[in-house]
Amino acid sequence: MVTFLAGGTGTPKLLDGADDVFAPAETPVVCNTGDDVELGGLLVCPDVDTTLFSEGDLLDRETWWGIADDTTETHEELHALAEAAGLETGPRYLPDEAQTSGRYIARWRRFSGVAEFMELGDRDRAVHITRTGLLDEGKTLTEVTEILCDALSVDRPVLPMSDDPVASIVHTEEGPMHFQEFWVHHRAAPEVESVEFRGADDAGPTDAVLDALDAPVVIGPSNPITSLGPMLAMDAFREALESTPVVAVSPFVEDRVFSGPAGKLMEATGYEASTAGVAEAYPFADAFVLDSADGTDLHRPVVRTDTELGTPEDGQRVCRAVEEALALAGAEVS
Ligand code: FO1
Repeated sequence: MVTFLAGGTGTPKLLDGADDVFAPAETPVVCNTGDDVELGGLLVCPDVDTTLFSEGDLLDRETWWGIADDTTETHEELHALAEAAGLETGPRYLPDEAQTSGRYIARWRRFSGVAEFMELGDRDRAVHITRTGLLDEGKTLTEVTEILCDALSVDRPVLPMSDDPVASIVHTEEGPMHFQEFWVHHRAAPEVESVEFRGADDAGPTDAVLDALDAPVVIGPSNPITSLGPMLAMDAFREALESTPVVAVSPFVEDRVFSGPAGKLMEATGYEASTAGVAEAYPFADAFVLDSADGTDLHRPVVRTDTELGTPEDGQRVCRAVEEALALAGAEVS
C-alpha cells in the first residue's frame, strides 16, 4: 500500500492514468478539507470531490473541478433572483454566531446561498445535497465519502483528512476571509498577512487516515500551505508522517510554480516560494521528485523527470519517478 495526500489538482493529475503504476485499491488518497465551505446549507468539499470525480471519470478536466458537461441552471437562477431583489452579489459570510451554531463540520466556513459566489453545477449540487443529507442523518464525513465512492464507482479509497472542522482562513490587508473567498472571489489578489487553520488544535485525523499513514506516503505537487497546511496543522498527522517514508513531488521548477497561489501563500507564511521552500515546509520528507530543469540541491535523495502534468501519459511518467523515489526513501512497496 502507498498513501497519497491531495489538495486540489496536483494529486488527481498525478494519479490520472497511473493505475498501472499504483493500483487504485492499494493507493488511498487522503484529501484536504480546509477548503470546504457550507454554501446555502450544503457542504461542498472541493478537494474530496476533485479526487472523487477524477477517479469516477466524471471530472471536468478543463477546470479540474466540478463535473464535465454539467449544467448550471440553479446557479444562474440564484443570480437572477438576487439581481431582481437588488441584493448584493459576492460571498455572503454568515454572522459570527451562525458560524458555530450550525453543523459541527461546517464551522467557520458558512456562507449564505444568496447569489451563490461559487459556481455549483446541477449534477455537482446533487452530490452536495446527498452528502449534506447523509451528514444530517448522523453519518461522518468519512462514512459519507465512502458511500459516494460506491455510488460513483470509485475503487480508490478517498479519505477526508478529518471528521472535525478545520477552516483555512486567509488573513489579508482586507481582513480575514475563508480560502474560497480569497481564491474564487478575489482571485488571490489581496496581500496576504498570514494563514490560519481554524479548529486544527482540536481536530484529529480519522482512524482510517491514521491507518493509511502507516504506509509509505506520497505528497503530490500541491500547495504546501493551503493544501497540506490543514493536515500538517494536526499534531497526530504530522507525527505520523515523521515515522513513515515520505516522497514529495515539488509543485515548483526552482522558483516557478506550475499553477495556483502557492508562491504568494508561501512567502506570506515565511517560506521561500521555490522547491527549496517546499523542502523546508516538509522536513519529514525522505526523498523528492523534481523537474529535470530544477537544479535545486536539497541534501535529500532526488529523482528528476519532466513534472509537467495534464495528461494520463504525464501522470504515468511522474508516478514512475515517484516509485523510484519511494525506493530511495526506504519504502518497502508491496
Ligand atoms: N473555482 C473557481 O475558480 N470558481 C468557482 O466558481 C468554483 C466553484 C467550485 C465548486 C465546487 C468545487 O468542488 C470547486 C469549485 N472551484 C471553483 C474550485 C475550488 O475553488 C478550488 O480550486 C479548490 O478549492 C482548490 O483546491
